[in-house]
Amino acid sequence: MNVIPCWILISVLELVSAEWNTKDYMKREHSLIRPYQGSGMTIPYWDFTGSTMVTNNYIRLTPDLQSKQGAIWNSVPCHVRNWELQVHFKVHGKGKDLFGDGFVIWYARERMKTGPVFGNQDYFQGLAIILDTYSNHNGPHNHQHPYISAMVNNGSLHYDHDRDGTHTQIAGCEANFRNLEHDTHIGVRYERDTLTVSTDFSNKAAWKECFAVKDIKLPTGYYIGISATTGDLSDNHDILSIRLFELDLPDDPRDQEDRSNILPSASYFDAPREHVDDLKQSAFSRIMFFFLMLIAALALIACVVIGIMWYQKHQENSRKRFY
Ligand SMILES: *[C@@H]1O[C@H](CO)[C@@H](O)[C@H](O)[C@H]1NC(C)=O
Ligand SMILES: [Ca+2]
Repeated sequence: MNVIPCWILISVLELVSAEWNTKDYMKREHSLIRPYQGSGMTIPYWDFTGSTMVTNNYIRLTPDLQSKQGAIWNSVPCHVRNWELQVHFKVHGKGKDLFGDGFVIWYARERMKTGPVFGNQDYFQGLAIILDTYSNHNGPHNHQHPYISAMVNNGSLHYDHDRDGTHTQIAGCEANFRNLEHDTHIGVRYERDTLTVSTDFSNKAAWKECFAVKDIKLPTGYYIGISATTGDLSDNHDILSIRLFELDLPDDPRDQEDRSNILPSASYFDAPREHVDDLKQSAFSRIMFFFLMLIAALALIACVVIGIMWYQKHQENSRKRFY
């Protein structure tokens, strides 16, 4: 009962802020909103593959069953230079402790290619915002799952599932978005080469920043898509809406630059996340450091004590000499 008025409020606020502050506006040809269906079984501007199923209220990329993969892809290349993508989604399932694998929001050169990266091809070109619900790494990370991360690829990088993409991520944050009663939204903003990912998972109708990274170069003319997979573990991965807003930045000189033929690049990479071995290593060096400091402190105290004793003895000797 609460959910619908709240969402209407968000939409109204979005509209109002969009009209007040800038000339940002929603691009219908890159958005997916209800009612989804056009004539027959097709959705205008969108194609789907795999296990994807369209209902009146959501688009289910995978059901809560093992070994499924599904995707939805925009059929119109996106030539917008500065944009914000808002995705309303729901990840839910029977699993209480075991569930997976997650889904990815893509801005990619190629569309409708199936493969091992959450249902899409590996060695992709473009941007991936990965909402990973299952930790594949043997042994704990120094963070929790679900985990949201970004990867930028020029086609040369492999997404390493066994390490949850740790070595190729540019940034990430922990965030629980699964099996929640209220609505869950993620916002991906690409403005003046800064990528900002924000979430609204706490039913407060406000964005919370997950991460922001500067100097991300993305070409124009790529496709927006979302793909999801299940493996031994499963979940329903549902998309309720996708909205792409063009950001109006009239004084940005980069707007004139031709970005249609560049390769995606990121100047910054996250340090690989520490695993258990690394933690042991650093714990060991911390203990060594502590002992060295302790020995140094004891040596200092010993010097002072010896010094005082020597001084007192010296004083006594000199007194004896005078009297
Ligand atoms: C592609 O990306 C990799 C890894 O970031 C980099 O080493 C390589 O130089 C890039 N290739 C081109 C052609 O930019
Ligand atoms: Ca994973």
